[in-house]
Amino acid sequence: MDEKLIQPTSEELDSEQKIPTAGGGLPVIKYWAKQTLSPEGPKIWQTLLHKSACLSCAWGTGGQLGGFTNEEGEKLQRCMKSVEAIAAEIQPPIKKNFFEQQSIEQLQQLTSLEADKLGRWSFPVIFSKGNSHYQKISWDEIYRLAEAAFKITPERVASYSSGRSSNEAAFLLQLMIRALGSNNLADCSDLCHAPSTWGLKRMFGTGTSTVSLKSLKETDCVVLAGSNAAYNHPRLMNELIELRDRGGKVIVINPVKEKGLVKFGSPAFLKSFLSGSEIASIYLQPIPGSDVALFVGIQKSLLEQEKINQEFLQEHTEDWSEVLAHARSISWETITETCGVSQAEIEVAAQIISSSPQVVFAWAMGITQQQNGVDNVNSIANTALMTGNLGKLGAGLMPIRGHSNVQGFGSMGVTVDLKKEIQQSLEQLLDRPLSRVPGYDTHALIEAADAGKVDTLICLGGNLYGANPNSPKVKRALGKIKTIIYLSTKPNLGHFHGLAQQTIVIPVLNRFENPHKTTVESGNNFVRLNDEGTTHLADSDLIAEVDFLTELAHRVHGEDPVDWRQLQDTKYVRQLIAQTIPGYEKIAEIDETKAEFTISGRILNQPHFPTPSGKASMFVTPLPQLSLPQAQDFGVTKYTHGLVLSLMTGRGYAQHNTVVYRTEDKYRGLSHRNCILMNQVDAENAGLREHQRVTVKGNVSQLENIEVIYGEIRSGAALMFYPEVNVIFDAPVDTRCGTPAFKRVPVLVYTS
Ligand SMILES: Nc1nc2c(c(=O)[nH]1)N[C@H]1C(S)=C(S)[C@@H](COP(=O)(O)OP(=O)(O)OC[C@H]3O[C@@H](n4cnc5c(=O)[nH]c(N)nc54)[C@H](O)[C@@H]3O)O[C@H]1N2
Ligand SMILES: Nc1nc2c(c(=O)[nH]1)N[C@H]1C(S)=C(S)[C@@H](COP(=O)(O)OP(=O)(O)OC[C@H]3O[C@@H](n4cnc5c(=O)[nH]c(N)nc54)[C@H](O)[C@@H]3O)O[C@H]1N2
Ligand code: SF4
Ligand SMILES: [Mo]
Repeated sequence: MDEKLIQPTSEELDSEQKIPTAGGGLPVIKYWAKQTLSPEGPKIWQTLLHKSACLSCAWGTGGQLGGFTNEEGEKLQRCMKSVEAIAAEIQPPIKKNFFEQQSIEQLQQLTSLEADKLGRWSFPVIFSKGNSHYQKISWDEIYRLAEAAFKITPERVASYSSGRSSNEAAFLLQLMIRALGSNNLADCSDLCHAPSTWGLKRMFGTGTSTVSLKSLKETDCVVLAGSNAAYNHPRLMNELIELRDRGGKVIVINPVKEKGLVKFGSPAFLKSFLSGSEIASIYLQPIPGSDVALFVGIQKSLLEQEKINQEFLQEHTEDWSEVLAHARSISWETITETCGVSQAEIEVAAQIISSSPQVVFAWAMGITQQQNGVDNVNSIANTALMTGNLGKLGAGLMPIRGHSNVQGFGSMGVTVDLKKEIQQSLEQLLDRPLSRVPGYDTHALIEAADAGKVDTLICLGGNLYGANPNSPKVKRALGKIKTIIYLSTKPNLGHFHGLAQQTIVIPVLNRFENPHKTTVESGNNFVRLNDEGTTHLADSDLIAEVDFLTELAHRVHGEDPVDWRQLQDTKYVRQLIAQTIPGYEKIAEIDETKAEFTISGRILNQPHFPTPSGKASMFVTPLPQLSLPQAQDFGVTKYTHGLVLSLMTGRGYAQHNTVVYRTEDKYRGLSHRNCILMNQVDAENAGLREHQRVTVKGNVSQLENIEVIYGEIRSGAALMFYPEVNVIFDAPVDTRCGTPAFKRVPVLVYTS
């Protein structure tokens, strides 16, 4: 692309050294141009134009309408995160003799970025404890070992998955595991939006977004809590820009002032791109982990302003009076002390919400990755109900999902919390009762493995080692497992640190390479169809996930009652999905019609909820008791000079979860990953200065030589990147759904 055509009008758009003053903007186009004009450019374009869904986030783009189109038929909806993901997938294969030259000890020295840059997995390998190297393994040997590993006591078999694979692979995975008699279906959503699913299900009987993209386009106000959509769901920013353009409001709730949530330049709109669009109408910066207090504060203010929609509560909800009484009973002092946001600011937020005819409440990891994640979600939903913002067009609840098919995995039954209807349908299909022994979610899986209760683990994508807190413990726990089978596209740290007694890595084809059609589900409940594709790894020995799973299932289960080998033709898997998964009936025709569809029963445009009474249940959300340990609690001497902060751990600009693409995070002013973003006043009060190197200590270990960078982050809080930071802490979990409190990690920052 000719950069002259997209001249920035102000200094804010770019300079190699300067921190951009808006999100998006020229750096995005520069990256896009660099990648698509590179030698790999034609392949990137070919993939962008392939009829398959974007690999990256669950906002969803692509599919049958074409690579750049969303479900409303709008063009230019592909962001550079998509290009970033494709560029990583079209890397050359790992060389055939690579593992002869590199010992496991050497591979363990790699960073996440270096591991990803090794290239694509292109032949199967095995590592046995006691050996020094990964070695090639034949398919016969793999199936022999795998069959033996699965023919054991069912409770000792488990799976973990990451939401990048297809619905078809997800369905087969859970069917195979449940047919064995195990419910151990841990999934990355346990680390992610499980509190949303859990919290929404108990209130509304359905655990996904109640808002379609179409409905979002009708809204007057979006409350965006604990999300950095400018980095992680860039095309959602287009909706916020259009909302502001039509006079609507955006309330951002985030301890960090994220550049792109203040102002964002989207390449989809020329004016916005050139000068940047205002996003936040108001920006509230609460103490990490305190969102319940903030939302109860909004509720209290709504009560005081007499803006509660009593009629809606009476007609459509249950237990509303307790929730109102709770908000009334908590003092403003308690609220503002807990969340660190002033009463005046909370009142402005409440005023905006009550004066907007339709409001969408959206949230991501800042809300869910907390010890009280479910309460956070429920406090948001209570606020929506009190203002009648559910069950009508333009209003509702929108958990902003992570991986591109993470929601599909949940729908397909890859969960420890299986819906009754699916359980019954699967029992009919398998002609036997499913086990009633509760399965391990991700947290429970690590605990069980550490207790020696897991012998076999199959990982459909992901990086179980890197995604969990307390990396040393995870490494130890995985080391107690007899066999781990990783089905992966690209190498990651998990393959080198998450080693069982025998570890097999199976190289798989990705979404745009599969020889058969597949489907995925977006966070907006829209099912996309991916066409068949080809791989650039022509001489390699890769397999489609569906082919491996069906062959393994065939060897373990035989042909009764399911003909597993027939299911290698994914159209038959779709028939089974249509029969067993509520709302997925239309998938039965998708091979003929190619008609992508919205899952029925999920988008709520009427205030009638899929609960037994048809009403929404409301729950009182207790305020969290937030305190931080003292410096001495970290086991340092009383002479150690430092400060205790509440650390939020999350994503930098150029990474996808545990996979780092580039090290800098330009928009936050971080030139490398060993940085801690801090409030200037906090740092100076503790005698620290910017760019000084410090030690950051958690409850497990410490990271040294971390550079202090000042940012617009509230006092008492700090931010660092995962997966690196997972080494230093173990996190408490929300006991209802096992999600770790990644966003409120007490750390001591000091100089030695
Ligand atoms: N490019 C890219 N896209 C991605 C991903 C990626 O890694 N890279 N990952 C995908 C996945 S799996 C997921 S789950 C999503 C993640 O998407 P996000 O949830 O947007 O990502 P995070 O970086 O985890 O954190 C989000 C925000 O939460 C804020 N926050 C932290 N603590 C609190 C708190 O206590 N309260 C509030 N209100 N806010 C808080 C942080 O400041 C941060 O801005 O993105 C998906 N999309
Ligand atoms: N401290 C901290 N920890 C966190 C978080 C946080 O915010 N802070 N966030 C958590 C969240 S929200 C999540 S979702 C987890 C992410 O946890 P995971 O989903 O387990 O991790 P990813 O890094 O997304 O997994 C990347 C790997 O997936 C494989 N892969 C990619 N595409 C495919 C495919 O099509 N098929 C197969 N079989 N494999 C594929 C590649 O080998 C790649 O290396 O991390 C969690 N951990
Ligand atoms: S917003 Fe998400 S789904 Fe859409 S193109 Fe970007 S990464 Fe892909
Ligand atoms: Mo996630």
